[in-house]
Amino acid sequence: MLEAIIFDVDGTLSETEEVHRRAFNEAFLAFGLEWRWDRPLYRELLKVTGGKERLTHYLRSYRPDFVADGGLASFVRDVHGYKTERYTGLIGEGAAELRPGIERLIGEARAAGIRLAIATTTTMANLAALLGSTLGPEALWMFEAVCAGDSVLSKKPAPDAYLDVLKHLDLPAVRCVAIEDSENGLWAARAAGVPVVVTRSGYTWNEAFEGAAVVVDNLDSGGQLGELPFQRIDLAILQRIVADGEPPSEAAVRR
Ligand code: XBP
Ligand code: MG
Repeated sequence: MLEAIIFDVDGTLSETEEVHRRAFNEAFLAFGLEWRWDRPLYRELLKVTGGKERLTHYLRSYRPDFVADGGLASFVRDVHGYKTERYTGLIGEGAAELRPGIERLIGEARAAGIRLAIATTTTMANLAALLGSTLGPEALWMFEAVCAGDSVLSKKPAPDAYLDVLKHLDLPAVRCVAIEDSENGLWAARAAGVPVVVTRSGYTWNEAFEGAAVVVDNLDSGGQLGELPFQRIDLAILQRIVADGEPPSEAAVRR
C-alpha cells in the first residue's frame, strides 16, 4: 500500500533553477565580482547539490587563485546569504510556478489520506517562499515531514534527506514514492530504498535515470509502466509502483 509521497523541490515542484542561477549572478555583482554563471556552466555546476557546496566547488575548480579576506568559508556563507535573499525576493514576485500535475497530485493525495513530505537540498527559506507564492501561505503545513538544506550532514546524492523524512514519517521506504527530477535526487532516494518517479526538467532531460520506476516529462504526461499504459501520474500508478516493489501478500500467493 502506498502511504506517502515524498517530493523533491527544485526542478520537481517547479523549474526554479533559472531563478537560482539569476540569484547567484546578482550576488556576484553585489559583491563586486565579474563572475557570471551561464547555462552551460550551471549545468555542470548542478552536479554539486546545495548552493554553498556548489559555490565552494566553483571556487576550487574554476577560481583556484581567488583569495577572500575573511577566508573562503565565510565568503561562501555571505555570498550565499545574499543569494538566498535575492532568490526568495524573486520567488515572492512570482518568478516560478508549479510544474504540470503537481497541484493535482497533491490534491488527490490529500483527498485519499496519502501523507505528503519533502526531501530537498535547498534552503528552508527558499522552500517556504516557493510554497507560499504557489500554493499559499499555509502550504508548508500540508507536508508532514520536511527535510531541507543543512538539516542533514550530506546532501543528495547521499540518502540522508530521505532517511530523515522516512524516520519522521515512521514508514518503510517501500511504502513511499519519491518524485524527483535529477539523477542526484534519484540516487539519493534509491539509496534510501524509496521507489522513484522521475519528471525530467530543463537541466536534467538528458540524464540516464537508471533505477527509476518510471521516467516522464511531467506528472501530466502519459507513458508506460511495464505493460500498463497510463495517461498521467496519479495515485493508481503510484500504488502500482509500490505494489510491484513489495513482496506478494500470503493471500495473493495462495491464489
Ligand atoms: C537542488 C539544488 C539546490 C538549489 C540551490 O535541490 O541543488 O541546491 O540549486 O539551493 P533539490 P540553495 O534537491 O530541491 O532539487 O542555494 O538554497 O542551497
Ligand atoms: Mg531537483
